[in-house]
Parts: sequence; C-alpha cells; structure tokens
Amino acid sequence: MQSRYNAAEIEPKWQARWQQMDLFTTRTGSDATKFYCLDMYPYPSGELHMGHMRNYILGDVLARHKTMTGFNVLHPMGWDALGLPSELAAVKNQMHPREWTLNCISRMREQFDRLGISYDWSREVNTCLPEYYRWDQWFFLKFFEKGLAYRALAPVNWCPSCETVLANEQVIQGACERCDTPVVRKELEQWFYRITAYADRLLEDLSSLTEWPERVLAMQRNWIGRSQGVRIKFAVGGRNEFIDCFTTRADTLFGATFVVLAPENPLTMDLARRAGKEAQLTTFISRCRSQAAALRAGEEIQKEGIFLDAYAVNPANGKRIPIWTANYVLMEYGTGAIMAVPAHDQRDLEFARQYDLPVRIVIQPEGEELTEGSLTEAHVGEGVMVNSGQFSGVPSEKGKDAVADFLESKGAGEREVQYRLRDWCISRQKYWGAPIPIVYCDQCGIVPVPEDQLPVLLPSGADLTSKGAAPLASDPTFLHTTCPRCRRPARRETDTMGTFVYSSWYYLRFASPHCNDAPFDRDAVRHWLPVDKYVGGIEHAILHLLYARFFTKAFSDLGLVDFQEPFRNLFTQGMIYRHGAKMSKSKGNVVTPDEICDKFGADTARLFILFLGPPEQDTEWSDQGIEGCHRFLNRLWRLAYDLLSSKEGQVRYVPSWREEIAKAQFSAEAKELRRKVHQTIRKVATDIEQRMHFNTAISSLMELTNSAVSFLDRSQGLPANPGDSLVLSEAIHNLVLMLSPFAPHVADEIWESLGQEGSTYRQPFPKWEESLTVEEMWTIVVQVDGRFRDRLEVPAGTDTEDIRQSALNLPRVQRHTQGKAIRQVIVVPPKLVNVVTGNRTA
Ligand code: ANZ
Ligand code: ZN
Repeated sequence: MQSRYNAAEIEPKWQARWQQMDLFTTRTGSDATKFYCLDMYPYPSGELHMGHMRNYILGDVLARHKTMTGFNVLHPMGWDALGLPSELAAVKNQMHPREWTLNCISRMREQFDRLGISYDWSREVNTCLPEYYRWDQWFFLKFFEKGLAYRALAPVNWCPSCETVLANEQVIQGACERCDTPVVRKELEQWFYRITAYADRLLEDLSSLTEWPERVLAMQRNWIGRSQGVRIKFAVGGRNEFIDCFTTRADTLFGATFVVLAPENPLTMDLARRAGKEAQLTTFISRCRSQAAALRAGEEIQKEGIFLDAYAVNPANGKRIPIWTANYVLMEYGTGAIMAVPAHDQRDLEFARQYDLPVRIVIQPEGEELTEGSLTEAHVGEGVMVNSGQFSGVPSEKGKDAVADFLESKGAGEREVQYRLRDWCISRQKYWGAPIPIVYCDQCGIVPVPEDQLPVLLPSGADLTSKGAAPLASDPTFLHTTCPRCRRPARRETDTMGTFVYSSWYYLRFASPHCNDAPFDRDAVRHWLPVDKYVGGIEHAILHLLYARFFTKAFSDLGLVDFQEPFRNLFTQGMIYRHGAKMSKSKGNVVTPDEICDKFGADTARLFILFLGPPEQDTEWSDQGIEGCHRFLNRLWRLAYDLLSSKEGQVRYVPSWREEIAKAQFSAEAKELRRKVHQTIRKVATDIEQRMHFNTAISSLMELTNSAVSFLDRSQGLPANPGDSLVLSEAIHNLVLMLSPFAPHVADEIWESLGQEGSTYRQPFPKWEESLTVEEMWTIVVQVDGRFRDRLEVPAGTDTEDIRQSALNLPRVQRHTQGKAIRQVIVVPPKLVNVVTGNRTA
C-alpha cells in the first residue's frame, strides 16, 4: 500500500475493474428480493453540474447499499432526449438535434462514470431512438381507439413575424425571443390525452401512496382540484334560455345579486350584440387575454366589467338580477359563468363596490352582526342563513345540502363535481419529437396509421426554423403520403409529441429495454415494478408524476400492466444553492463534477455533496467543506497504511481477526472502541435505511475514524495487547465496508490492500451486534454528609461534572439538602459522591 492517498490513480483503476467484473449488470433470475432504484433521467443538456449530481449520487448510495444488504437491485439510467429543450439547445449551437443530443449523451455518460455511479448501462434507454418512440406512437393509437386521444382547438403562442408557434419558454415578456415581435394567441387543432377521465382515480389513489412526501401529495391534490357543488340554472329574463352557474356555495343563493359571464363565453357576445356593445366587448376580450389566467382568477387584479343590459332570474326568490361580464371569471373553469354573492365572496364584493351593485348578507357569523353598508371584507366563513326565505335559521353547512335538494326537486339545478385538472395537450408544432401517427384524408377524414407501419420516422430533411405552423410540414416527402384506408393521396399530421409523453413510461422500459415486439415484456415488468425508490427533484412533483400515474392507470385498463401506481416510494431532494441562487448554468454559479474530480477525486465529490445537509432540504454550497471531506479520506487511508505497516509486536492489522476476536481479551480503551464500531454500524444502517440521512451517516464514519486513529496513536510504540490489534482490525474492516456505498473507489483500494478479494460492492454490508453496543454502567453510591442516601446509574466514562449534577438532582438527595447550603460535592468516579452541607440558609 502506498503511503499517500492518490485518487487520480486509484479511481480510473477501479472503474476499469468494475467494468471488467461486469459489476453493475443487473442479475436476472436471482431469488433475492428485488429492489428497483430509479433516479429521474436527465435531458441531455451536455453538462451535469453538482446540483444535478446530488440526485444521482443519492440514488447511487442507496442502490449500492441495497445491493450490499442482499437485494437484487435494478439501477438503470437513460436519456429524456426528445423534446423542446434539446431542440432549442441544438438550434442555438447550430447542430442537428440528433447529433447534438448524441454528443451530449456521450459526454454525460462520461461524467456519470467518472463519479463511479453504479448504473447498469446495458439497460440504457434513449427516447430519441425510433425503437423507443415507436411505442409512444403505439400508445397513441391505443389511446385513440379508446377515446383517450382526441383533437380539439386550443390556443398557441404565435409569432406573426417568424410565422411560427412558440413554446412558452420562447415567449419573453409577451414577445418572441428571436425577433421581439409581440406574441399573439392563435387557435389550432391539437391533440389531447383525456387525463380528466382519470381525475377521480388519480385523486383517490393518492391515499395509497403512504411513502410519498406529504408535500407532493398535497400538490397533486391541489392540481387535480376536486370541488363539489351545484350547477344552478338562472333563466335569462323573458327568454327560454338559461345561464348555468357552478357554485360551491349553494347556501348563499339568496344573496346572489348579479350574474357574471366570462368575457369569452359565447353567450356574452350574444347579449353584447343585442345591447349594441359588440365593439366594446371585443376590445375588452383582447385586454383580458393579455392577463394570465392565474392572475385573472386571483384577488389582486383590478376588477373590470361591462353590464350586458340583460337580467336573469334568481331561482330561489324569483328576483331579477343584472347580467355582467368581468375579467375575473374564467371560461376554462366550471361553466364560465358565476352567480355573484358580494357579501360572501371577496372578488364579487370588490366588483359590486366598484359598479355600485347591491350587497345582500345571507350568512351571519355567530356572535356578530354584519351590516351591508359597512362591509369591506366578504364574510366567507360559516354562519347561520338569514334573508333566505324558508331556509333562514339553517346553519350554512347544512344549508348547502338543503338548497341543493330544493333546486334539484324544482329542476333548477343539479349537484356536480368540478375538477381544476384539464386534459393534457400533447401536440407540439416542433421538430424534435415523435410524429403523431395520424393521416388526414379528404375521403376518410382522420385515419390512424396502422400499427404495422410504425414507427412513423422523424424525417431528417425538415427545416427546423421554417415558417408555417410546423417544421415537419416543410418536408414534402414526409407530409405527402397515401391514405392507409383508401390509398388515395393524403397528408400526415405534422405535430410531434411533447417531452412529458416519453417520460411517462420510461420506468417501464427499463425492465426490458431491448424488447422489440412490445413496449415492454410483461413478465419483466411484473417482476421489477413498481419502482421501490424514485429519487428526483420537487420540480416534477406535479406534471411528470401525474402523467406517469395516468399512463400506468390507462395501461392497466388496456391490460398492459397489473398495478395501479408506478412509484411506491418517492424521495424528493432539495436544491443546491450557491451565492444565494439556485445552481444553474444561466445563473453562472455552477460547480461541475469535473472540477471537483480533477482537484480531489470522485470519492471526495460524492462524500461532499452528501455531507452538505439532509438531502430533502435545500442547501447552500460551501467550498470549504470539500477540504474537510478530502481530509477524512486521507485520514482513513493513513489509518489503514499505519496498521498495515506497523511492526511485529505493535498494534497492527490481523487478517484473521474475525476468528480470534470472540475469545480475546482487550484493554478498557479497546473495549470502548469496539462499542463505538458497533454503535456506528447501527447508526449508519438506520440513517441510510430509514431517512436517507447520508450526512449524519458520514459524520459517524468520520467520528469512528477519529477514534480509531487516536487509539492507534496512543498505543503506537508501546508493546501491544494482542486483543487490541483485533479490535482495530475489526474497525478498519467495517469502516471500509460502510464507506463503500459513499466512496467506493477508495473503499475498494483499501479493501484490496487488506488482502481481500474483489470489490466491496459484492460484500455484505456490516451488521452490528446489539449486545456490543450497550454502554457499561457505573453504579455510584451517593452520600449526604457521609450517610448513604441513594445509588446513581450512569454510563461508564461519564464526566465528573455530569455525575455531580445527576447526584444533586436525585429526589432523596434533594430531600436531605433542602433548606441547607451545599458546601462541597466530592466526586470519586466510578464509586462515590459525597455531598457536604453547611448551615441552614437564611
Ligand atoms: C357563488 C359563491 C358564493 C362562490 C360565495 C363562492 C363564495 P372552487 O372551490 O375553486 O371550485 N367560480 C366558479 N366558476 C368560476 C369561473 N369560471 N371563474 C371564476 N370563478 C368561478 O371555487 C368555486 C367557486 O369559484 C364558485 O362558488 C364560484 O363562486 C367561483 F359566497 O359561487 B362561488
Ligand atoms: Zn382515405
């Protein structure tokens, strides 16, 4: 063994060895319990920084630890290679997206390998290859057959000068990122996946996800946004026409003093026309469109509206109430119309005050008497119904049901459930995606491409920056085809699928990545899924996870899988900040793994990112901390070196310690070190398994190393107790194995120097012996003024001051010292405490 730790030498050596040994190839046909450890795959940006690496190192430590504890582990990696991020980066770098992406992938694979991540590369999945995306097209066809894929008009961002559709990311403050022209909204026919058909199941099954962070469950619940309410019919004055309003507060119906339509509601234009306010409404609509939907529905925005010169009838009391249109009512939610109850809804109140509309209190909070004139804040809470005809006196919560029953019996309303969740638009008018497998024929209409003609290949000849709606339309050899049904000339769909489509099922593909007659092999998926630990960023808490859950449920309905939820346990890691901002290339504050590897080596990089803090929390990067982690590895190396090179008769490494240690005699210090070894094993194992708190696990390894080093320092040069050598051998042996998931290269190198075979990865993770972790206790006699009063139990080695305090706190001691001054406390560890009192205190 060399005296100095040299990461640059040992890391490439072990990486090559691991490859020769085929160490990370998943074992198939093993009867060990399976463990599927998945890290969210990256999109190939070309450069992973330490912020990204936190994710992958966390997953790697877990995968390695699970392997060492006897599980059969699947730990794969792939590339989210198709979609807008890659296309934009490629265009910027003036390369074809395919070439750009493949370059990035090989660069990033090197980065992963250089850090010693234990991926099974034989299962690599790359979504931009036709062998992958053909299955996205196949799923599309299955969904289409089932009515889960459909075409509808939907708005896109359109740059009138570039004549192209822009992704949201390409719109900078309302203008095109390329030419600064203001972006307009344009309606296009696009493809949707009907995720709303699964809204209820997506919501209900959240309760089965007991190993997901509560925060993520809440975000999903909110996104789905289930509301239970009533759809109430308001007759339009003098006509056989109704406005449906969705409300969650039927109990406030008597307080509805006007109706508000969304500006985009078709009825709004109808009424405006009759009122001769068509032009006014048109300007109003375009002004509303420039306000983001989320803003419009909020309370902050300045309320604005137009009276439509028409009246509706409140079905509760037959009163005539005016019909308005206003910016704060959205077309996309509910029915695109509301009954306004200004006394009990803040937005309605602000609107009513602005346009001088009546406010009518119908819910009185308990113990208060609200008055209409002075109301500045709506009372949105519970109370008792007032001014509500036959319902007056009913508590508002009960009133919701009572009014709903009343409306249903009159045929004036129906209970209804609304969701905030919208169908998923999968169409992109972009090049770098899987073409949607549809053909348009003048005779036959919309014709799906037959399964046996898949994949519809992405043409290489398309002009990426072409004018017109979609780049694929610029390639005539792609665009023109024959109708699969009638063989007449037809046109292909030119939209491609968005990025989220591919990532909705990649975790299934890893089970059988080379399957070529199906998206995945049923048995392999049955064996490996669901994912046992999914590690990734909180930024995917909503869309990606929801889409993946939707795919799984839809696949289950198609008979493709036999489970309902793809990810059993989810771990969301916190972000890395540096100089106060999230680490990212655009902020210019990244630290690359290569910098750290060059200077300190991969093992230090791995340890450091884990040592920064609890992995679920956001953490600030610190350049100083790295040195500390590097020093720790040096110290451990030195310990092994000293043990291996010390002379006969001194404390030294004994390869056969395991056989001898049971019957050996140790010094008191050695006994204590041994206890520390077993306590550390227990701490590290539980920190990893129960909480993924790798930072505290690493601290314990550092402490144990320090204890072993100072023990060795103290005994060096002295004639050795043979038992002490065995304890130090046990310590170094377990340290190296425990370190293996965290810093695998140095662990394997020391392992080899200790004369052991192969890689630590193939060794069982250390187990502790509970009996050896127990602290020895001292039983101390406690006297007051020389007379026995009690006994005190403390862990052996407790310091004098602690013993003194514990003795004084004993109830029996307190009884005998009460009211007296304490002159002196004599502590004689490990046997005696004597409390000496003086005169009575005043
Ligand atoms: C009358 C009412 C009285 C309301 C009251 C609230 C309080 P959630 O829980 O989010 O589903 N609303 C319905 N459709 C809307 C739309 N398209 N744009 C803006 N607001 C809309 O909210 C349901 C409530 O949001 C509904 O209940 C409606 O206002 C409003 F004291 O109706 B409520
Ligand atoms: Zn046809």
